[in-house]
Amino acid sequence: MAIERTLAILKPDCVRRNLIGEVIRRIEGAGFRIVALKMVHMSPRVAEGFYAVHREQPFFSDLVAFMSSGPCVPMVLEKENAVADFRTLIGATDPAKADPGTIRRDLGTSKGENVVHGSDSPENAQREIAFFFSEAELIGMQG
Ligand code: IDP
Ligand code: MG
Repeated sequence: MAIERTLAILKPDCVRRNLIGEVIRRIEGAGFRIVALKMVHMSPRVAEGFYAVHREQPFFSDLVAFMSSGPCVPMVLEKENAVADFRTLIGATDPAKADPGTIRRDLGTSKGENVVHGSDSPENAQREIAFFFSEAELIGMQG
């Protein structure tokens, strides 16, 4: 299997509840390497841009309000099969429906406030990584 990169975001609920360390412990424990990380407080307009594919969804305005409600921590993770394996680690969108032991099941409080984002395909991972990080900010890309 190929080494891949995926974009994770520790969402504002994660930061607010002092769960950054707990979630990073689980991510590193599952074998992901962090190759970029920052803290950002997105404006509503920036959050709208990141989630533009969900523009027509009924939850879009709540999602934008939530994601711009406080700082979050985007990070780039590297591992074999990173995109799919990270989705497995975080679990289903709704914490109540996520498998036991997943980050969202163990720590999430609602379908909206589900602690963490993970890219859903390698193509979207590339786009989402570029949304938050320049090439120079990705460790290992400088040669
Ligand atoms: P995903 O994060 O598991 O890929 P998506 O369907 O892509 O889920 O939705 C993006 C985000 O929008 C979710 O993580 C969640 O925060 C929020 N969201 C999705 N569906 C709902 C909903 O039905 N109610 C409230 N928020 C939702
Ligand atoms: Mg998604």
